Amino acid sequence: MINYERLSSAVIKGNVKQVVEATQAAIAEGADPGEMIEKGLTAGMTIVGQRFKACEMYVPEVLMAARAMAAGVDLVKPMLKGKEIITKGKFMIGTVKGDLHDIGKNLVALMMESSGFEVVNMGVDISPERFADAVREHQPQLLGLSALLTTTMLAMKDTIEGLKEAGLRDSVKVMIGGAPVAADFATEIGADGYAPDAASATELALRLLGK
Ligand code: B1M
Repeated sequence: MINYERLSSAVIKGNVKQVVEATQAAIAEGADPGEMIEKGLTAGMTIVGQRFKACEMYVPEVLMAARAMAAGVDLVKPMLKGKEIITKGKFMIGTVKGDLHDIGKNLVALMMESSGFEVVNMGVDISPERFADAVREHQPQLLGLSALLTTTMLAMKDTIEGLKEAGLRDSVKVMIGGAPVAADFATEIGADGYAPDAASATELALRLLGK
């Protein structure tokens, strides 16, 4: 019987060495790669997300857990080659034009990945044109916009307008987040939803996709 709990608790502790050892042990015991990700690594990260939301864990611990999880995923990934990976959907995210803050955006990307979404992380300072081009190229079901500055939150509106002008608005659900924005701002600029934190972002994403 594979000990998936050993994997998840090593992720929660953010201990890269323990995650690597537990993953190697599970592989040696013949564990299924999908189950290692789902029942071990992702299960651990889900608990981290819940604790982060409840203010029982803080950013440095979340980043350590993320790094530990990535070390496990790196070991499992080669085993998934050739297998069809069933995801909950494709999620693209970027920080809007003029804004260089990426810690929160990366946490959202990570939580989404841990929840089973395929994630395209575009980085920071992304112009409306680049967002539209990327939506056309990658065809995500969900687009996440992040902003941390009161001056750049207006670029979210420009990005949605840009999608409309490019004829892409109906092809993708747009969700927004970041310290200066709120639900009423999301409604005002025509976004489909707002999430206050990374854990809520995954819940919102599933809701927007009717899952
Ligand atoms: Co900047 N900064 N910063 N900064 N910075 C703030 C945001 C600020 C509030 C600090 C302050 O004055 N008290 C202030 C903004 C004021 C305002 O507009 N209201 C500010 C300023 C003014 C600036 C500069 C203009 C400073 C200057 O140069 N004069 C400058 C701007 C640069 C630019 O972007 N063009 C600047 C620069 C920087 C650094 C580069 C030094 C650094 C960023 C490093 C990096 O990101 N790689 C930085 C930092 C670290 C901060 C603070 C201290 C911390 C931000 C952070 O990472 N928080 C911040 C003060 C603060 O917030 N206390 C501040 C932790 C992170 C986990 O939280 O990003 O909120 P957060 O993300 C959360 C949620 O918001 C949400 O989920 C995340 C996880 O729960 N969320 C989403 C975020 N995106 C989401 C998307 C979603 C859903 C949820 O769906 C798509």
